[in-house]
Amino acid sequence: MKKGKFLTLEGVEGVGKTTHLNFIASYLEQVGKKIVTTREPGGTAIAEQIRGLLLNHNDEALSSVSELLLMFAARAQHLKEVIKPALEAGKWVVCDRFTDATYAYQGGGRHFNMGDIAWMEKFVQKGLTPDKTVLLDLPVEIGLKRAACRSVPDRFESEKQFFFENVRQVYLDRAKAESNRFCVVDASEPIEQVQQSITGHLDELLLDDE
Ligand code: Z5A
Repeated sequence: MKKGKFLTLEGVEGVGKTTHLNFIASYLEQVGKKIVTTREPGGTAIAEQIRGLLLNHNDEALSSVSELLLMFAARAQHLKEVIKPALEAGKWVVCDRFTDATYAYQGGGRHFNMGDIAWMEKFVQKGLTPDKTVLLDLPVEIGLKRAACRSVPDRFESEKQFFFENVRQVYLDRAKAESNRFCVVDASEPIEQVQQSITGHLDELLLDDE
């Protein structure tokens, strides 16, 4: 019973998702949409606790299998508490990362079988997928340089460049395979230019919604 629209933002480290998520939310609000902004992993009290387990460096190393399962555990909670109710109320949900990130990071980065991830996606989401996904793309070394200006690296940010090259490739492959859902935006351009490209894609989506 989905009535609103579900938008997701994706990309490797340092592409500017947070910057552009705020821009997208205010643009959509200006045209009269009711917006919920949220993020993954996280978005609810329980899912944010799971985020802590996933991102923090712990004394005990988190296994890759636990990491994958925790991503979907957080997602199940997020869908139930935030995403589905908002969509059913006719709101537009703008989410910083979603399941494409699991394919990219756990599939591409950690080499999990894509079929297994697809099975979990089906089990947890029951067919609910984003209407539009903005993939902010840029060379990994630029993203890592931008991200390096921030705080202490978390568990993912501590990975090597090779890991992020694999992540980026999976994102690009998925965008090619699902070209109707994805719009790929060159995130190496200056912020104003990136936002101009995003606006074009949002306008198309708004037209479809009329
Ligand atoms: N993860 C996963 O493995 N599997 C999953 O299923 C999911 C997630 C859902 C947390 O995500 C981690 O979880 C993530 C993948 C994993 N780890 N990594 N890497 P996150 O989204 O919370 O973490 P993040 O990737 O570090 O995102 P972020 O904090 O939103 O950063 P960002 O995308 O890079 O955005 P930013 O802070 O807006 O931009 C970074 C800097 O670049 C900032 O100083 C901006 O001013 C600057 N910037 C932005 N755009 C530009 C342009 N165009 N030019 C110049 N400078 C710019």
